[in-house]
Amino acid sequence: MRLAIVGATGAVGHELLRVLEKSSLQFDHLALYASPRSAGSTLMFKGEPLTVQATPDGPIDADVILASAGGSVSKALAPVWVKGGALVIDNSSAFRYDDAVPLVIPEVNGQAALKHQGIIANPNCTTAIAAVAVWPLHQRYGVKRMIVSTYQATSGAGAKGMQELETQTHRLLHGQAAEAEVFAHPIPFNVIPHIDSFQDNGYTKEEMKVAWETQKIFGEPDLVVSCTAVRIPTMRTHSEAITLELHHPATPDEARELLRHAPGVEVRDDPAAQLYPMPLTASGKYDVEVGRIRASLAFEGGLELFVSGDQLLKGAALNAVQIAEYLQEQGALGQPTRATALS
Ligand code: A2P
Ligand code: 11C
Repeated sequence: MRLAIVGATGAVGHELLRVLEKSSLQFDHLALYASPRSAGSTLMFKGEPLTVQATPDGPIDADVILASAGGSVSKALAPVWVKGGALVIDNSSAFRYDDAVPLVIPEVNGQAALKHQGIIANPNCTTAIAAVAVWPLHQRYGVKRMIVSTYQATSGAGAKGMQELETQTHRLLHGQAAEAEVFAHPIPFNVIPHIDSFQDNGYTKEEMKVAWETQKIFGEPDLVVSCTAVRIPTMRTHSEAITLELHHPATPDEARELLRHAPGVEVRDDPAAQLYPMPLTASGKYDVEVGRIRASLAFEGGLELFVSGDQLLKGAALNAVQIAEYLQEQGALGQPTRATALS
């Protein structure tokens, strides 16, 4: 099995290399691609330097391509890669809402990956982190409405987002002006309720992605999801406050016990000991931290919770690798892809 990463030099690309070093995924060859700016540079993999190549305009000689170079690169090139025989696991939003493209979180709907026609989409990080925690509750109690408020790290905007936080913080602490480039306003000592573009309904695209993607992944087109997405001055790990109205009443103790056995979840919920989810403790972890589980005052029998998940891992690199691992375990990797629907 020949594996390739497109966008290997980016924030998610960096995490893909680290996750692959520890993964059970079997592959014989790993090729790294980025923009022509990075051609010839090297990245370490298992102690060896690998040379980064410029992404070609045509097919890539690989069985599986993990793509994380942004929506426009994926939109233009993923169909070409599929025609060339590769399976593309795409981290961008380019194909997520295409009916022919499965949108997959292995803990929730892994089997959907088996129906791919050459492209499998990785969800938005904010969606993935909430979904891992909410899915077990949905299965047991049936979620009727889900209200989400997010606290999203600068790395959601890639390596350049983290750089902007660092540079602006340094400048502001030294009495200099902070020019906003990546974010709409200076991010240090601020919170910005604006991620991605505003839509006609007043929500941002990031907020609508959480609704559209949760509905698709859960297979619940009528699930009501309403989100407010906010950028905060942290480096990595997104946090989310989630309110759930449920069809069947839950108690916090039951929910805690259920989540203790849920895959991809770490219950961190002991307020008396000051234990709850935080970016400080969730960064670098594969599991999504879930805590502050309590009975909702807004919805009788409903729940309130707080989650923190490393969005470069479960929200991106880890989930992509887990999709490939799942397919390999099912004997479904290395098969020629059906490149018809997307050609
Ligand atoms: P490069 O580092 O050469 O610019 P991030 O999300 O952290 O900003 O990373 C984006 C990734 O996508 C980087 O690896 C970047 O490479 C890569 N990239 C950006 N534009 C292109 C392009 N036109 N073709 C291929 N890769 C690209
Ligand atoms: C952010 N969630 O934090 C975004 C980044 O649809 O894959 C991921 C965008 C996406 O800015």
